[in-house]
Amino acid sequence: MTNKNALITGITGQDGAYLSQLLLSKGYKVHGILARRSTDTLWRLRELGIADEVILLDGDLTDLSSLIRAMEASKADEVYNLGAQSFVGSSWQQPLLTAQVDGVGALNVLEAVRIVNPKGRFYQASTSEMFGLIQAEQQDETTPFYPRSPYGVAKLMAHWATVNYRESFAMHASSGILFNHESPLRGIEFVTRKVTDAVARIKLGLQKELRLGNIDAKRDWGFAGDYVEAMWLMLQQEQGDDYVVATGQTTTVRRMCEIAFGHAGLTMDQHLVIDEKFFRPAEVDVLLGNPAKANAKLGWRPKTSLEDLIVMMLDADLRRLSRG
Ligand code: NAP
Ligand code: G4F
Repeated sequence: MTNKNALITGITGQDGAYLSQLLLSKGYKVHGILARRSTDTLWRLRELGIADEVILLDGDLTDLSSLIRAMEASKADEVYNLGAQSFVGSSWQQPLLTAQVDGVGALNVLEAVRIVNPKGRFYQASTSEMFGLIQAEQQDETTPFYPRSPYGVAKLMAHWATVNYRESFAMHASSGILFNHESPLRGIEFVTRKVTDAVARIKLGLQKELRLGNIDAKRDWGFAGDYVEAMWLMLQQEQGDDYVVATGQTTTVRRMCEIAFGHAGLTMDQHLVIDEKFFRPAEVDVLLGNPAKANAKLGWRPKTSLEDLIVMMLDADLRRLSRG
């Protein structure tokens, strides 16, 4: 067991909740930035039974002074920057906010670490969206980036800021280039959870159809619970570095839907409607990661198959909806 302090931005999000659970199990004192919202954002921490075990500090990624205060109050040894406007679809409607939160926000966290505790270790939640219009069939740490959304562009700034602070100030700063990862705690706007929630509703007679956009897109989907272990492992290495975290398998949205409908004993074609509204101005057609470096250097490998993941999510949605 450790007695280290961790500070997590985005603690109320999917990954923030699983990472908090992991760090608490290792003995960390876990602090998290809580951005002011008019609605309750603690449901994920409650669902994991850890809402009362983490220390929440008011702050926002766009407010450097709040991040400096959080660094001072938490005495953080490890800082995980998971906070973001993380929905690609919204980034075309809110490009400036996305740039401020996802791009400049990461720079704010790096500055807060550099000012308060430059020996602190920093993790940046980078993304396979940076590969966008892919320049290699399977993407790894050497593949050139070509972002296709304002979200991807903002995240690319944060990625390079992380590399730059490592090289400029000898900071222990790592960029985890994570491919899509999902769970029962995934936001309902993302396609896997949108599907499992809808299939559960159709099964229970609460809804008739599921409307989707481009179901030919392919993604490399893993389980968020597995992926937060890779984040922690990166900060336990002697030096900061960049790592691709993925399963090495890619699947169409269509096939992912078939798994969900199949598990519910429903016929997909009777319920699925293609709706132009959900197509994007520019699409990332296919993502397929190569996690060889994370495997070799961190000893990390994914444990959960896509089938098991979708079944886990669908069962959780069926339970939630049945409980009312
Ligand atoms: P998520 O569920 O959408 O969580 C995002 C978190 O960021 C929430 O806690 C949110 O707080 C917080 N946040 C948003 N704006 C903020 C602001 N201005 N100041 C402070 N906090 C703010 O995302 P996730 O799936 O856990 O992903 C975690 C990180 O990994 C994100 O940076 C995402 O871009 C990146 N990523 C995700 C994936 C994936 O497949 N999940 C893959 C690669 C990279 P509220 O709850 O208050 O809104
Ligand atoms: O689930 P998605 O919205 O995830 P997307 O765009 O790949 O982004 C997620 O993964 C990134 C890592 O690569 C993260 F950085 C990011 O924060 C986020 O977590 O969409 C997946 C695919 C897309 O091709 C989209 O066009 O599903 C397609 N899709 C088809 N119909 C849909 C829908 N996506 C959504 N959200 N809703 C639909 O109705």
